[in-house]
Amino acid sequence: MSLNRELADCFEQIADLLELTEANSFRVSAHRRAARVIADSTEDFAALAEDKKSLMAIEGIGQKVADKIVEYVHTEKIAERETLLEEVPSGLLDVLKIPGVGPKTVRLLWQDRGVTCLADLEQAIEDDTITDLPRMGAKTVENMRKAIRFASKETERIPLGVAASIADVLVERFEKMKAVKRVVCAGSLRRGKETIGDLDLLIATKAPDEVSETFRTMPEVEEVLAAGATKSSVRLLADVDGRKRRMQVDLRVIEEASFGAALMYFTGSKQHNVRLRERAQKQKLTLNEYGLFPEDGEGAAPQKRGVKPVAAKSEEEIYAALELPYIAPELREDRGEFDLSAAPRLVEVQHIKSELHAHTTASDGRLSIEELAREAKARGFHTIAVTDHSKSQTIAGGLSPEALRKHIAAIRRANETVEGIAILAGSEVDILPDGSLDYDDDLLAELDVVVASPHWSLKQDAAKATPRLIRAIEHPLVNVIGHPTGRLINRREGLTPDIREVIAAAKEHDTALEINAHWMRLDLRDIHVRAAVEAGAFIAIDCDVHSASDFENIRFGVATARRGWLPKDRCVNTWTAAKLAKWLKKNRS
Ligand code: DGT
Ligand code: CA
Ligand code: CA
Ligand code: ZN
Repeated sequence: MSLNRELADCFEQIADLLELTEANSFRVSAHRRAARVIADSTEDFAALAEDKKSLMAIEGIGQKVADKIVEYVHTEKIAERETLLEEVPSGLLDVLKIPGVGPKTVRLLWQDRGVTCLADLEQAIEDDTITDLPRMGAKTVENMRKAIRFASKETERIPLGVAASIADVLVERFEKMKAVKRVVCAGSLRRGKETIGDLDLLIATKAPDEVSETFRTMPEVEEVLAAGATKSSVRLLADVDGRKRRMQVDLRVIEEASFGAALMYFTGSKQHNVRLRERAQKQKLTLNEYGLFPEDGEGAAPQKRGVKPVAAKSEEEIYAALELPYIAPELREDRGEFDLSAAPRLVEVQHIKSELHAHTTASDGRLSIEELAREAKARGFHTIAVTDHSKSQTIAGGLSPEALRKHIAAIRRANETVEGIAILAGSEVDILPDGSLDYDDDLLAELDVVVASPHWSLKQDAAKATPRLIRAIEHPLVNVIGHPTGRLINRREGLTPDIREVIAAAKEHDTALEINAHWMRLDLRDIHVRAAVEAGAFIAIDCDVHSASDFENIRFGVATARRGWLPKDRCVNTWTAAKLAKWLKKNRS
């Protein structure tokens, strides 16, 4: 459903353009909200546009926005956007993307200094023709210069797994410092988003200068972008699994007494924070990064006047004071979390007791059957499924039917020799472009578990991809659909089926949809998981193990599951061995 993405981008752009023309702020936020609602939705907006009423039934879509959606679906254009683009140079949209540069500044640069794109701005900085503008001190200009250079070098958001590796190193380093009381990486990383813009490190300490100095002089620091008393910002060049990666890290040093308030603020999301503050206001309270304070109408910041906060130390106590259940970070996206009456019992890493998607040396894995089983057992799992590739996957060492039969026998023998874990004979069988499977049914029937996955023909349009996936889902011997869309983050979009139809079929045929925990995949995506949860379908979270370290990726799969509000009992990997075995038997005799 890439139309949804196009639409969302369109509305986001209209909002930006409106801001640059100083349009009414309600108009700006209506378009921004529409962009977010569309991007977060699994509904097919092309289909919805057939009937304007069904569009307007969606929260966040008003009459005018609905008209524009219909217009776009029919003409691939929105007249308002075209008009705005005639008025505003489109290069300004890039200028607006520079961190710390808001619409007011961009407008000023444009109207007063004739800046219409990044190159103009670079030139203006070079010629020193903008420092006399309001709010444009030498320091701001210097930050802009650095940001432009960074933006043209590397604009891609960093995959969660890469950002998490960098964050782990930083957190561990600061935890060891004597002066440090607490250290947490907040922001999108804590919310488990699939890609990360920058890291937001929070450190509680009584020695802010020492901590900040240590931060700014770390060996990975390539450039110090900002150096304040409580706030520093650096760009790192870090080595992750042998590859150099650039990443911005913001540090805030804070006092332990207000750690919860800072953690809440810097965890975000921004939209979640906006809603929290609105809620506080309704209760005659003020919420900021220092705490939740009584609203006394004095104006000046309460923490500076020595006002005692109602709550500040922990997130739990702030949510409680706002009469909300504790909202897990992964839920903080303003996607309905404020309607929760109790904290949902979401799946956690420690609940995962089986792995249903693993490769051995028989195809493209690095571990033998026994080694794989011992690794799984060491992680407290009761079941491991051996699912090597099927015959069409020639580059990945896919097994011929004869080779698979021999492999099944070897798996059965290993199951006898390795104690304390059930080793299942399975296959990751290719879903061919027409939805048929890569082995005959009689061979599939000899297996304990079948994971069916699409690996090629991933540019098929939805009209082909939807029935392709559904045909595999309907197959009586298929238990799990592996990485259902085949997307690779930042690299390949993968299939864009009508995900609701796919989910409905999965529910009907008792087939689980996989969240592939590898950080390059995370497919199903969070919003797909949410739709699956709402429809009552089961989800598998699997590491697609090729080597022992792949088991560590489970946290990213679980984060994605939690972002999709997945309760523990709907994840098949949390079930007992007996319950799982019974479910896997499905239509096998
Ligand atoms: P990212 O870095 O693009 O992956 O996403 P975040 O969510 O980490 O965003 P970031 O790093 O810009 O800011 C971290 C958090 O700080 C954000 O989630 C909420 C909070 N925050 C930052 N700027 C604002 C703001 O202008 N208003 C509000 N309410 N909160 C903000
Ligand atoms: Ca961030
Ligand atoms: Ca940040
Ligand atoms: Zn695969």
